[in-house]
Amino acid sequence: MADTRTLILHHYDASPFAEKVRLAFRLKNLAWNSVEAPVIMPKPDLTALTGGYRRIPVLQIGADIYCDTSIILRELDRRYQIPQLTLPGHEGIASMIAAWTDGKWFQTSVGIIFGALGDKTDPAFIKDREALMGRPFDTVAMTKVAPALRAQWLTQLMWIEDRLAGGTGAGAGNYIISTKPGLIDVHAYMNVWFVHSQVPDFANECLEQTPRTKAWFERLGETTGQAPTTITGADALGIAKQAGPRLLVASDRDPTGLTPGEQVQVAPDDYGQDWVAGTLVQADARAIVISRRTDELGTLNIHFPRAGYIVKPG
Ligand SMILES: N[C@@H](CCC(=O)N[C@@H](CS)C(=O)NCC(=O)O)C(=O)O
Repeated sequence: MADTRTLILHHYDASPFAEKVRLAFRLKNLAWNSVEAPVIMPKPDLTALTGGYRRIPVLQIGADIYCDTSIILRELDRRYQIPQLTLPGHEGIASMIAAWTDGKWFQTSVGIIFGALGDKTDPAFIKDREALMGRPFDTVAMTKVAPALRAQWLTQLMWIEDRLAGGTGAGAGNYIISTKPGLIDVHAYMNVWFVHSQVPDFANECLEQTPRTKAWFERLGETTGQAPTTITGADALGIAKQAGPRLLVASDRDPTGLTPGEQVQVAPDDYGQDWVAGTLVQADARAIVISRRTDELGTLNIHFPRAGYIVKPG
């Protein structure tokens, strides 16, 4: 069994958000354990750790559970500083870029992928995602708008092409903002990887029109890193049970006035509002950490980014 300090990623192969973290693992050459989570609910091992958060990926380090790629990537850079993916001189820009890659560009990618799959999409998947989003997951409508979305997708790919063309000096143009790969590359890679993995003909057609982006995509894809060790969800729960959460200083800098020790609930603010209840450990403008105790797993700390999450007392 893996020791309690190893990185455990709860994910599934097809997840583009999980691919960001897998790419970061490769770029940092980190050793990691892989737990394959189900694509649809129920996800009992995952939700036992998260207290109800069901989205993918989730990073577990012992009894610390990190929900959402933005806090996962931040934590990886904090714990494993070489190579640093937050590029010096460009701090803050990656989060601004992620608001686009994870928002508008991702929605364009989803429409193209499910528009291409159309009525071949698994009905159980559609039902699950409709329950998650609280609205219809209409693959017929997506098929109708797919041509317009494909045009939009190419336009967004060209923003990367323009950026790669804009650099000067040795090695400029290898990566989006530097001669080295950073978080901006990780965010931007996600949609190219997602569409390329699901609708390769279309992605390749676009990449032929954006040669610098094609070379960048291939360069990032060639990063090998370490192969993960596969463990089961039960193994991961066993590790959580043996471990204790990392000690944190209780902070009272919450912008809404919540104080450590208070009972709170946290949920994503876009869709899939599964509230996770716990005791507030830390909350500030960057993160929210809550603690949960169960007889099965003992005490776990669950970490969320602040951006994109709502916290309420209760
Ligand atoms: N803001 C989240 C988004 C994660 C997300 O939406 N992931 C997708 C999979 S790529 C998901 O969880 N879908 C629903 C599911 O798998 O249950 C993050 O950055 O981690």
